[in-house]
Amino acid sequence: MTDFFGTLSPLRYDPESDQMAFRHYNPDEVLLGKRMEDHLRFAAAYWHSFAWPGGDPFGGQTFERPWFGDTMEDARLKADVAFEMFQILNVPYFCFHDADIRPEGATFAESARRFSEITDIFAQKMEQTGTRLLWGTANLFSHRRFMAGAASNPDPEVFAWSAATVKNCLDATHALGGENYVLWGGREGYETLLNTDLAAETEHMGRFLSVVVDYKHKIGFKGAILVEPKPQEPTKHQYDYDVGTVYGFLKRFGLEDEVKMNIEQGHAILAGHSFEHEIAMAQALGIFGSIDMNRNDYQSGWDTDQFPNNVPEVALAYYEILKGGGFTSGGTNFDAKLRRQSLDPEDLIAAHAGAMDVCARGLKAAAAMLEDGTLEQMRRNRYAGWESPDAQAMLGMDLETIAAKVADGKIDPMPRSGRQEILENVVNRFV
Ligand code: XUL
Ligand code: CO
Repeated sequence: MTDFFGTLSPLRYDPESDQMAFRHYNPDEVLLGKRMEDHLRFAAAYWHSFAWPGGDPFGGQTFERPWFGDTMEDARLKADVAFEMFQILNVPYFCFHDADIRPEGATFAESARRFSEITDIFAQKMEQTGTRLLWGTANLFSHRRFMAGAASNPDPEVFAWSAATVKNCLDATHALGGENYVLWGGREGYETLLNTDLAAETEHMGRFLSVVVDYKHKIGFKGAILVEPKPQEPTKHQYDYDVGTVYGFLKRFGLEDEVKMNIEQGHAILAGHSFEHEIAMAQALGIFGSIDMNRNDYQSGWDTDQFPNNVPEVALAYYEILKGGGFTSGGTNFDAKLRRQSLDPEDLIAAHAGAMDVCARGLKAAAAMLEDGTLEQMRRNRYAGWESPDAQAMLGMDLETIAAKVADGKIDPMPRSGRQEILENVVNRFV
């Protein structure tokens, strides 16, 4: 045991407690026939909680952590503290990038050796604690070599380096029994068209994703390959803008049955959508995978990766998830970080515990809305016209035949209310 978290012990579900505890997240409570823990499948993110120093564009490190440094000893201490936090929070899963867990080496081989030393430690700790890996991923955006992208980089050596990095991270994810592998293309996009060959870059990205999928099958990795869409930050024009854009990209390369989506709340907002829209879109396209749960700063408009604290918003997201049948390999990853003034170890625990409670409340509301059935009944009624044999037959007709039905005077549409306010009032009964 390290002494980082002091006397903090594992949190319990105790709505009456005046100590730090879960007031809503009760892992064993059954909703819609499934335990809450199995619905939500919470994961903590290594990068925000243990690697991020508290900087923003105007100032550097605010946090002081005993493992900040670039030695392997620091990396081992970081792993000890991380698993202690997973235990205190009783989160079933965690997620990591290669760069979060090991110091960069002088060569690729040295970085790889360091990476595998830490993932071996993870394997032991996972065995001891029962914590599982929701997903692994490669950081192909922080180091300066990736400043012009990874797979879309104009330099083929960066493409090769990125491929080798993903291979290592996918191997490690597979060895650790990871349930998914994520690709977030932070710098796959561009700053100025004046130096950019869009056709070449997207072609290279498609090839890159294809070889990752081939390799997954080769090694027998049964988890899902997930792409995480984002429209802005750090590059201005990202190729993986939103779920709809990524689906078009997957179709172009024949990967729509191979790759699913990891949808992040803040990214959905940056794309001008709502979180629940992106989830519902992925469900409609058959590519829903997992979620990154956080929120943006709605005043600054930045992707500030704050812990969620808005139950009605979260409820609508889980409503779409439950409506689509819930998570399979995916889960709720807190891709969220403390505010830079939240210096204390206790802040880290409180942030996650509060977020888990917010998600639990959202889930409970979503389950109740589904069980009540009013919303789905009203949605079905809205499309009821399509249930008639005539309407269905029309979907098999050509344009002229359809037009003839209208010319015959048999069709005369009557506008009907969309009932939005009534639906919103129904939601308000549950959140
Ligand atoms: C960045 C982001 C990443 C991905 C993993 O906005 O969300 O942390 O989730 O690379
Ligand atoms: Co994310």
